Amino acid sequence: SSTKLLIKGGTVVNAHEMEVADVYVEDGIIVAVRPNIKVGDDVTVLDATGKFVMPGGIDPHTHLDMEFMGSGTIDDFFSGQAAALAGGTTMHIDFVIPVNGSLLSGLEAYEKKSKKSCMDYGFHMAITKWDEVVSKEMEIIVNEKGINSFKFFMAYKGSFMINDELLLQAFKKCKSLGALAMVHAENGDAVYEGQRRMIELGITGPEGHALSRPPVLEGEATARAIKLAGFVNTPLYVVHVMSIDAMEEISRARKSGLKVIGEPVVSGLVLNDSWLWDPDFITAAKYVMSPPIRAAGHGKALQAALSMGTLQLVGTDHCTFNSTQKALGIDDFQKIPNGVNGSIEERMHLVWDTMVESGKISVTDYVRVTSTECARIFNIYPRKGAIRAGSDADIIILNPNSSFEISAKSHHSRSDTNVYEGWRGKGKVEVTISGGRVVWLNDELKVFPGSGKYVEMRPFSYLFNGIGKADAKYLSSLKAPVKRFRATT
Ligand code: DUC
Ligand code: ZN
Ligand code: ZN
Ligand code: ZN
Repeated sequence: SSTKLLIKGGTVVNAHEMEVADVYVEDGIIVAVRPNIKVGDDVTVLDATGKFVMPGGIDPHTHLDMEFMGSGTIDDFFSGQAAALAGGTTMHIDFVIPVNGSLLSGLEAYEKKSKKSCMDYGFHMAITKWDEVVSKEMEIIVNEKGINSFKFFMAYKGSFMINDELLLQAFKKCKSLGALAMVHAENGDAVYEGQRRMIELGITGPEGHALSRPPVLEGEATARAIKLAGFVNTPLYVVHVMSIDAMEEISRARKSGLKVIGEPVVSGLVLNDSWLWDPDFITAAKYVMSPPIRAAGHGKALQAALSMGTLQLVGTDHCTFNSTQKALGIDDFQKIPNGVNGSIEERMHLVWDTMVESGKISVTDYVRVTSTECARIFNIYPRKGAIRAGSDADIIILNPNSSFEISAKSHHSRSDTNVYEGWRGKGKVEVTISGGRVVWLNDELKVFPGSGKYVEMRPFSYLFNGIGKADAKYLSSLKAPVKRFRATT
């Protein structure tokens, strides 16, 4: 039986334009977008008059069902995705963590974990060590497994961190495969030194986490990654940009013509470090993530950078640990599992409230930073990230005159806390359509494990345009005749 759906009378928003139109969907695909579509009575009709009809959100950065720092995140591919759908996000890209350094074993494990998916998803591959074996595996990952991005850690000394020599080799490999290099940019050696300092000073509480890894260490690593990627002439994606320091490096690089993408995450955009001094351990610990949430000015600057296009898309770094897991670090902040519990469901609402409602970005820019840009970067546009004939029917209806409120009591994550507890704002996702099915309506979720599809992502996205040409120019400059000066006697 085929599912037919008509969304009537809404303002259809894409990243570059909006118009009042109807949207007709059949069998999970958008068939037509134009005014006054007439249909028979076998079609389900949703009235969107006075509301925005937009591409479902795509979250470029999540960690569902991940083992990290001795704990497993408590949202898995079902609960995390259910939460996402209730908040208007219809696709996410999760980071596969290798098993004993093996990418293929890691992928196998994630293929199992993601079987219960109830929305579409894709994978990035995290790299936790780098050598020739991994390098060969990268080829299989890109050419056969539908993954076109690799994330490298410049932090987590002693476990995931890789040094500059290997980072350069890895960047070169990404370039040869047409895969996007991503970095977690913090100076891991300096963070280690910062942690020793805190312990020497007797600072063992959650505030020690942020104090041990200040913005300058994020700025330094961001600058270094940008320069190394520029040196091998490959595009770079900086995940979770949390500070002015990192953002300014990205700004400078982009102005000089380098292909650098900067991803702020919701917590970094809308929260600040005031929690740091809360005497209650759990209250403070639930905000512990890396890089840390910064002093208030940073978030405001990141919002401005997003509105000006210096930063291009918003992720979450959704990585949920509950109070019991956070309590593992009660005597030592270094043992608090890093990750903010709440975001995958809240991203669409908080970006709307903070950026659109306040007039910092337009409605079309909202679609760009929450959906379209992600689809373009990872080479799945216009299948995803667009309301147009032929695209997947991942659609939301947002009512700008309705309001939302965030609470751990009503959210769909399994977490017992929410870092945005009590936040009220304007603009509510009233309907979510995933693969042509209405999964969120009247505050009710209708989701089924196994209904989500794995989305393969091909190498060489638009970011690689011109990369070869620049190489030719660089190489010919090396071959240019060199003037030699003779010593005169
Ligand atoms: N930072 C976090 O806060 N959690 C997961 C991994 C990371 O880098
Ligand atoms: Zn554009
Ligand atoms: Zn990270
Ligand atoms: Zn992350």
